[in-house]
Amino acid sequence: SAVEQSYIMIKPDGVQRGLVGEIISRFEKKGFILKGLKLFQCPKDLAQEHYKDLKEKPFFPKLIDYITSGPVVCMAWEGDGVVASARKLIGATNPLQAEPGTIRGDLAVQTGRNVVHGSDSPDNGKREIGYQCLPQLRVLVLLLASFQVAA
Ligand code: YYY
Ligand code: MG
Repeated sequence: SAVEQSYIMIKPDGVQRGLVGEIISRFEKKGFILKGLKLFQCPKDLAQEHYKDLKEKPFFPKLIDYITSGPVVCMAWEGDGVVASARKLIGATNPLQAEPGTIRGDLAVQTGRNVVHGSDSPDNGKREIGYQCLPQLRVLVLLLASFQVAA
């Protein structure tokens, strides 16, 4: 399979429970390449955009409240077939159904507190990683605008 990138996000419960190192370690040991990482307080509008495919679901408002309830760790991981492989490392959405040995299978019990996100397709990997460049772009645009005003 082709070299691709997956957006992996450690959710607020994963950060609060001190699981950042453990989760990163699993992707490192597997052999994927860490291309970007930041601690980030996700604003509501960005959380809604990230999960826009789920906006009609009954759990959507709770999901957005949860994702914006504290800092998350945003990462871009790269490698052959990383998108599908990361989904296997993460395990099923409901941690009670996730196999032992997977991140959710080993570290979580609630669907609404399942510690980590992984992109479900290479296109969504690009889309989700792309959002993380927008704040910097906004700063650049404001900076350029302020130079224009000064000139
Ligand atoms: O990709 P994945 O995270 O495994 O599941 P999705 O179906 O994309 O749902 C995203 C997110 O929404 C899930 O990780 C937890 C939450 N959620 C929920 O709270 N209740 C559900 N019945 C389904 C999903
Ligand atoms: Mg998903």
